[in-house]
Amino acid sequence: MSEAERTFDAQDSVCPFCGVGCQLTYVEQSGTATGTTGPVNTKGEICPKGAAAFDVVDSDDRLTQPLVREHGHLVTAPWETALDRAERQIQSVVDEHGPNAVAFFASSNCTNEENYLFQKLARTLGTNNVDNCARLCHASTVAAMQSRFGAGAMTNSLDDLREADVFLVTGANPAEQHPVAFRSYLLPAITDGTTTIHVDPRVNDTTEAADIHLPVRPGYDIPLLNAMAAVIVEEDLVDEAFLDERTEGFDVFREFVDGVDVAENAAEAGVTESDLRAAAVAYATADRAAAFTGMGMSQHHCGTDNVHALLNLALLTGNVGRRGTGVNPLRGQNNVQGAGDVGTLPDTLPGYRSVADPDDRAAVAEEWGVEPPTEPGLTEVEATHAFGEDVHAAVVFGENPVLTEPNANGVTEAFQRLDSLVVIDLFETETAQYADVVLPGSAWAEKSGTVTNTDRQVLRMRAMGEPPGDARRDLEVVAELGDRLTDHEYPTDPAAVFDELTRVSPIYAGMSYEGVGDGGQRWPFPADADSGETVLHRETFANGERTAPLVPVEHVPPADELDEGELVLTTGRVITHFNSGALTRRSGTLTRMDSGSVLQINPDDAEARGIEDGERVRVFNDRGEVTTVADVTPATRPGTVFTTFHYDDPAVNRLTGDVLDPTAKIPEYKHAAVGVERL
Ligand SMILES: Nc1nc2c(c(=O)[nH]1)N[C@H]1C(S)=C(S)[C@@H](COP(=O)(O)OP(=O)(O)OC[C@H]3O[C@@H](n4cnc5c(=O)[nH]c(N)nc54)[C@H](O)[C@@H]3O)O[C@H]1N2
Ligand SMILES: Nc1nc2c(c(=O)[nH]1)N[C@H]1C(S)=C(S)[C@@H](COP(=O)(O)OP(=O)(O)OC[C@H]3O[C@@H](n4cnc5c(=O)[nH]c(N)nc54)[C@H](O)[C@@H]3O)O[C@H]1N2
Ligand code: SF4
Ligand SMILES: [Mo]
Repeated sequence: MSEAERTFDAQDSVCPFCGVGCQLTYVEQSGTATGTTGPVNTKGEICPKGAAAFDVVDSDDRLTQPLVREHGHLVTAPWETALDRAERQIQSVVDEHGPNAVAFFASSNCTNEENYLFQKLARTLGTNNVDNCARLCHASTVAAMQSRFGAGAMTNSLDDLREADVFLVTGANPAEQHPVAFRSYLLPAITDGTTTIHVDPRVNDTTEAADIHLPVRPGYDIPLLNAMAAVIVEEDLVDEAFLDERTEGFDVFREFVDGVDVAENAAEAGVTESDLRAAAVAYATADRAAAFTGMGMSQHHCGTDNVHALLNLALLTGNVGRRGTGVNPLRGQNNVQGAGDVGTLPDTLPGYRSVADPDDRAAVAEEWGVEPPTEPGLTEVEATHAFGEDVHAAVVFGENPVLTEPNANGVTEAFQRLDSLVVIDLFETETAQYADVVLPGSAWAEKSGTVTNTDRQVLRMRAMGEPPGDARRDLEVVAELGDRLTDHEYPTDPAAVFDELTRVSPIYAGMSYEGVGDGGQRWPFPADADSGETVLHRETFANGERTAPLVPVEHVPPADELDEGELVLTTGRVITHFNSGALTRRSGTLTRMDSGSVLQINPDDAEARGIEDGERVRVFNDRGEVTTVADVTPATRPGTVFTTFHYDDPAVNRLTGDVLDPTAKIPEYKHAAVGVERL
């Protein structure tokens, strides 16, 4: 496919990458994207990934025909053949083992309508085994916030957060991962004097803008946050009125923090006591303090507890329910918030109704004509672990778990144990290598629908062109699979699907496809920004309770214990690449800006191993090994090395462990014990 064959109409759509949700369009002269004035990027700002978003659409690697496996090899096939094969294989697994032997991996990169139909397909087939990669991402944040506040989403809007006097940014690097939110909302406030505390084992672009840096040891956020709580209580900086009116359990919590030794916890967390105290005092004495939380907090086998410890700080100091405050998870992909909202989760139906609640199931059954199953399904990593045992078929829609799930060597073995794998993607990805059927879908600029951004705004995507070759719109592909596998209605018009969604999901009730197209609609809907209604938990928490509990949280040591000479590997992202790199590695513009895979290693650790900057290194543990290039830098704390998971080689998840958080089932991507040596 050469570029000359593709034409696009300039239409306002939403960037396919991060959860900020910048609006952009096509520029014919340059063949690239440009920002337009959108609900979030109100001055039309975009970052380098947004600007390169057409590189993906136009990539020569795009799948243009379905593929089926013949004699061990994927070969092109007509749609009828591929769909027949997919239908026959999944049906035979259902016939033999029942519907719970099929797992559905939904896509946070795809629209609300596509995801809504996808979970409807799973549930009308008879299984709640449907999940999206929020599981790998903010599942723990959502679990903690849902249980204490009644809503697992940003408490505030990006807009009102500009009013904060203090930002506490923990386990997140928004300067690189949410660049437009950072530059257009956080940075102007910081320039105007908002004090910024950054809790991160590394110095990165966010740290450069911060006043206080707490270089926490990976996995030791609970001792750090508990010590901050102890300082706040000890120095009498709590908000008494808020504690009385809006919280419960302060007496027990006070006893708990009375037992916390601030100096000891600071040492355990690897930060200086004075900096920790300064951070606690700054946060607690601010009129408005806003916390941002990211993967450094959520991706631990104690991720839910990490977030609980952070929620305690907000409750102690009355930093909930007002503009410029709250606890704000910066969400991952352009529709990870929406994928959860519309029900691609194993325990909740659209709108976070519970699969276990008969009334909730009945409400959905009224629309679908069939009741969803009662038993919560398997989460994503649990499903992978069950491949070949309880799960025999999987449909992977817009995800690349072979590179992105933890313990990748185990994951590739698990995929080989499936009887049937159907992949819907744009590319022949690492995951597609294990597929029996690969169905070519549509890229962002070839689809219409809605996505929900990090601050709960439902935004409109508009198709600017047709998918290449025989590739089809994702909505049609999912609907076709649904038609073949179940007896239900799967509309293929996004407006009709959105309409159905507003009837099934209470949080989208009252919204309309046209209204969303006209500048976005935010849940709770309607919310009047001027009267502060875009801030959650103002008079009561979202669960209807007037109070939320303070919860003592005990430290949970990381799953991997360090052997003599081992370092802690933590993983994350850089501005130029996105997740498994399936999209960004195919962009010439972005790869030219990128320096390739490196391992950040502190000079002390490098010297002890005789490693010079730029030398190739082997990183290994008993799960696997990878090779990469040493970036010797004091930016990472001694004892901690850092790299990204954006490449197929090195496939860094060979090193990460798959012990899961007991509540949220999120893996510990942010702490693995590794050996590092010069090659
Ligand atoms: N450029 C770019 N943007 C993206 C993405 C991308 O791949 N590239 N992905 C999107 C997605 S899916 C997501 S979920 C978001 C994620 O956005 P972030 O949450 O910002 O992502 P990470 O880089 O994984 O982790 C953030 C920081 O956590 C730090 N950290 C590591 N271990 C710990 C720890 O134990 N404690 C603390 N406090 N910090 C720790 C890391 O050093 C890192 O700087 O970004 C989205 N935006
Ligand atoms: N070591 C380590 N591993 C991690 C993390 C970490 O911090 N460290 N972070 C985790 C997190 S937060 C996340 S969210 C996951 C991400 O995990 P994944 O979701 O598996 O990663 P992506 O690279 O975003 O994969 C998206 C896939 O969808 C395809 N795709 C994109 N757009 C479309 C579309 O419109 N239609 C269709 N049909 N396909 C599409 C792409 O080609 C790609 O194959 O990774 C997790 N893995
Ligand atoms: S900040 Fe996020 S949504 Fe905006 S252009 Fe960059 S990647 Fe896209
Ligand atoms: Mo994510």
